[in-house]
Amino acid sequence: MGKIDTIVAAATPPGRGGVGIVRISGPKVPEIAAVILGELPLPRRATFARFLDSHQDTIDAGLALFFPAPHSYTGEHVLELQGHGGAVVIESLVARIIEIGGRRAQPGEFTQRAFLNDKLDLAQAEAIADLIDAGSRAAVRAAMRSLQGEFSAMIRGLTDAVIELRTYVEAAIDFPEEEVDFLADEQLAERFQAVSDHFDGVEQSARQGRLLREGMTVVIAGRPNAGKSSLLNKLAGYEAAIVTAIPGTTRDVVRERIDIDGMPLHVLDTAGLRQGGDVVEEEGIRRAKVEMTRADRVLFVIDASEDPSGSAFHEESGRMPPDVPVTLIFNKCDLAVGIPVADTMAGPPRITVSAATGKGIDALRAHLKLCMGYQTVDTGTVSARQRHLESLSRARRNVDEAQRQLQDRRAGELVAEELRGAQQALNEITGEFTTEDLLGRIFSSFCIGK
Ligand SMILES: Nc1nc2c(ncn2[C@@H]2O[C@H](COP(=O)(O)OP(=O)(O)O)[C@@H](O)[C@H]2O)c(=O)[nH]1
Ligand SMILES: [Mg+2]
Repeated sequence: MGKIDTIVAAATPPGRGGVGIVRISGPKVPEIAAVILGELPLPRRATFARFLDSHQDTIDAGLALFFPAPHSYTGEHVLELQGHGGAVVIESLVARIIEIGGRRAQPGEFTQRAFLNDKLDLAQAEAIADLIDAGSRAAVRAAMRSLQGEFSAMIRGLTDAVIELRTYVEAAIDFPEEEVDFLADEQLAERFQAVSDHFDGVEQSARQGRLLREGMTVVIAGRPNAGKSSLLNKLAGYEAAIVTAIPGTTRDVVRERIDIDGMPLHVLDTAGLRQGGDVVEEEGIRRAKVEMTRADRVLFVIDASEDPSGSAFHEESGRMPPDVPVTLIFNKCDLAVGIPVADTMAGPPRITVSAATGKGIDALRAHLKLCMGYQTVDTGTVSARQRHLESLSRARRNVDEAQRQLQDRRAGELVAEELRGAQQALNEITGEFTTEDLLGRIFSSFCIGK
């Protein structure tokens, strides 16, 4: 281990404000305080002080707060200088602190130190970033629950269940004479089932949390003039995209972020799918297809007044990405008669709307929430990320594989090995098991000064 640097950054956002805060963390804090303030303030006492430059002139004056290690955000000595919120004032202070031994902090470095000093685990550290970025009150509540450790506690509970199972299996391997055909034990199957149910509960909560944070992405596709841009505008509640009666109006991908009961919905309006447009339109269609492959769902809009059987979709479906679910939107129902009734036909779900009158739009919103498994009721949702869901599903695959090894081959060692893998995947969530690379990726996405 090399020596630990003392880091400094503005903790308040750039720009003008009533107060600007500079935060310093690391072993050199007492020395730096002595130079810039003339003395080290009393611990945890708001102390009025002048912040001095190299000529003992005042850069700014304000409050100094000293939090001695380990009772600080980072677990190190921390000094906060609360001065006036001007960009030049703050930068002068930061520059002065660098002169006398500090180093400019990387994004997320304060929180990374808090993690390394066991002030919080990785899921909690991520919850801090989620709290700062939260786009709705539901997202704030979920991030706060994660920050307070609810999500980590769920993961630890699950890890304990896996460990218990693993201990049970390993005991059977180590002492084969004590329990005859131990691995065939009824009780073991029941234990596996209990762990699997436990996974269901945690995954449900994490999925909901990921939705609050990341939302879902839908791409609106269909023939030119079907009413795609009109649908986007209706969902957005304002004229986000240009609507005309001229086919081929939309060429670029138009993106809007909409909120459905707290769930962020990223809606992309695209160029209509047809052959024989000009090069610009062709490029638009190519982009539409790229976006479709990345979407959680495609809303395929059909002009029901002209195409009541939805033949446009049947013609296009072969050219659509195979793995992305589709909902057929029968639009212009204000004009149309004789649209096939939803449930009588096989194929993708159908929703009948009018982007002109707004009929059916609420049903479409409800449908989107249902597709993503989003619940409006706030049942202890925690904030979670795609990374967490991936670790959870990896852990679950290990457990399933363990169960298969048990049933098919009675291979105790392999069962134990899979369970070890599951435990490790779960540990990645809270950060008990992590690589430098993963940590780097997580903290670099934070803002500077956090
Ligand atoms: N009557 C009626 N007209 C619609 C409806 N939705 C769209 N339109 C009209 O259909 C035309 C094409 O709409 P637009 O949203 O630009 O279609 P896009 O090419 O698929 O984006 C415009 O003249 C719209 O006013 C609808 O629900 N009812
Ligand atoms: Mg359009």
